[in-house]
Amino acid sequence: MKGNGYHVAVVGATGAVGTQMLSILEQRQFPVEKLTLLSSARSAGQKLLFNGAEVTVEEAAPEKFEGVDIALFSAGGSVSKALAPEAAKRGAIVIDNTSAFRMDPEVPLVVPEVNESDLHQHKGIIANPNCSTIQMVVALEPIRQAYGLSKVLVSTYQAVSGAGVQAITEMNEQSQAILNGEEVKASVLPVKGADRHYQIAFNAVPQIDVFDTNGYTYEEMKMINETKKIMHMQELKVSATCVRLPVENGHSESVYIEVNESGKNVADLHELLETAPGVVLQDRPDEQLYPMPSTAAGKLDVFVGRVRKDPDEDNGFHMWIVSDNLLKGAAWNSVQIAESLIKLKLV
Ligand code: L14
Repeated sequence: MKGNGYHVAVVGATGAVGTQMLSILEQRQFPVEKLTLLSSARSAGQKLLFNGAEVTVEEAAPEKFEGVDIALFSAGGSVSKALAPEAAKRGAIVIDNTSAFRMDPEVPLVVPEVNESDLHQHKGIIANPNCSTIQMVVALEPIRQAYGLSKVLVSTYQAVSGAGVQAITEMNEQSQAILNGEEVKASVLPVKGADRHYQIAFNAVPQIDVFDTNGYTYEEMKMINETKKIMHMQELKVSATCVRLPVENGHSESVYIEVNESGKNVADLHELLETAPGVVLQDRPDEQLYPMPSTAAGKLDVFVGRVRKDPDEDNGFHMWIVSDNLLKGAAWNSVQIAESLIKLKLV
């Protein structure tokens, strides 16, 4: 730390995640001595408020990272590929929220509750995992540590905010159009720039990101590969189905796991989840208490409920995991990594 804090840069400051980064930095009273807000040429010149003061957004360029200690990137993979190495070269520690570097063996992929110590290996760039992966591993890690984990099967119910501000607008406009009996227009979801677009309002779309050649989408492959990397378990069996729902904020996941130890029950898992860092257990069927996006949105925690033992598989359990995808799934996990760097004296 120099003087009163760190020189922090936020790249993609005007986006859905960037604006949340600013509010989390404020909320956590992160030691910011100087703040540089960067964006594309299109958004440059906008003024954003930070701790009550106006900060003008500048166009991102390599020289803007001179003197920066911590650079939080969330402006898309191509911006990260071009500028993250430039920032690192100038001495900044990059925390990158895109998929650009996540599977690079030289780049730690970190969820502080799970693998904080991987930060020691960083070489200037640290990757923030995919939103759906983060909330799942936070809930599964305490179970893995206690009973071992052999298999994970997940289906997601993902919010539109993950696809950015334009996707939120599209969902709202479509909903309004349908209720007014007007024609529905789609130009953003499921994937910006793709050949076809589908209605998201009053719908469920089983495609997030583009398709791989194996029939899985990239979002599904990210969950598979990133889970193994974060948990340091290449042998873990993981499969995923990722679905978009007309929910503004908050991803939900139906997760089936198999543990190594036999004879465990719901009470055992509850006990682990009740004291797990970053987890809030909401599992009271008698009171109809379970996590939902509407109650998780705006919160930093990962909420877990509907924990059940599989009727046939003694080592199998089902659960429902919900978290705010822009917060623990993106902005909060990134700022939390920055807090860990300070704690570990790596910045
Ligand atoms: O890989 O469209 O970080 O909801 C997470 C959000 C990919 C897109 C990532 C979405 C992104 C995804």
